[in-house]
Amino acid sequence: MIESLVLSHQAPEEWRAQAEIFNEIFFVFLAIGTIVGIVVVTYTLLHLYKYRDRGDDDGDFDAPVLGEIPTGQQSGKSKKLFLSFGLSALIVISLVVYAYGLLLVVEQGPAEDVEPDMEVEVVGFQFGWEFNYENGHSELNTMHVPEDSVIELQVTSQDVWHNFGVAELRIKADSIPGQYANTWFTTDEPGEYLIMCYELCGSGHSDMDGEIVVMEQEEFDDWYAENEPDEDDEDEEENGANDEEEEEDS
Ligand SMILES: [Cu+2]
Repeated sequence: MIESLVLSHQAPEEWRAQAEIFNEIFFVFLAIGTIVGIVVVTYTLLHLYKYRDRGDDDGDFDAPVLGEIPTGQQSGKSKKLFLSFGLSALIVISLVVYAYGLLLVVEQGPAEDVEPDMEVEVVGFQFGWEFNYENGHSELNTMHVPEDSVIELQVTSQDVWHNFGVAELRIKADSIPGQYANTWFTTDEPGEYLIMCYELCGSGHSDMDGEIVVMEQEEFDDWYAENEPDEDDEDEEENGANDEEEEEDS
């Protein structure tokens, strides 16, 4: 199972959400940690039994002495020591390379080979979130998105530093004035996800939550069409009416 998971991300046509990547890293670390744990505990228990005190100690047992470095040149001890160090190093280095490779995929974002279905601008403010859609519509604290889609977010702030995060979707992005941080997620079934601010940003920080509502495609299309601003508004929007919008919110 591990093998199939590891190989699957190398297929070029396959593209996955951050949540899947982080779940995979978690699973691989958990699996390898469990295997190593079982091996070490079993080995220890076996030796506890094998070298138990049988009451027939004849005095020539080669016990380690305090301060002695185990060279074990006469026995196979050094071989075992080398083997266990070598194996540990191999496992740790492989995990580092593997996790780093996957994190590079996360860093690259969806832009490489997948067109996002929708782009939403996220603006953090004291204390809430504003979501600006491509059609010029903007919402406060609730982001509506369609099912089975790739959603790209451009996250910024209009006052102090915030951090936009949705634990269940495994996304988190800095929300900093004058900068845009890019992140994305995929949706499947309709549902709701809790948005929280992950950067202490003032007295209302803990109330700074919101919601991502994943809707059925048809339902979303209706909602999106209904909320299409009038053409006049849209022109204003294009000319950078952002400041106006922000004033309304505060
Ligand atoms: Cu905040």
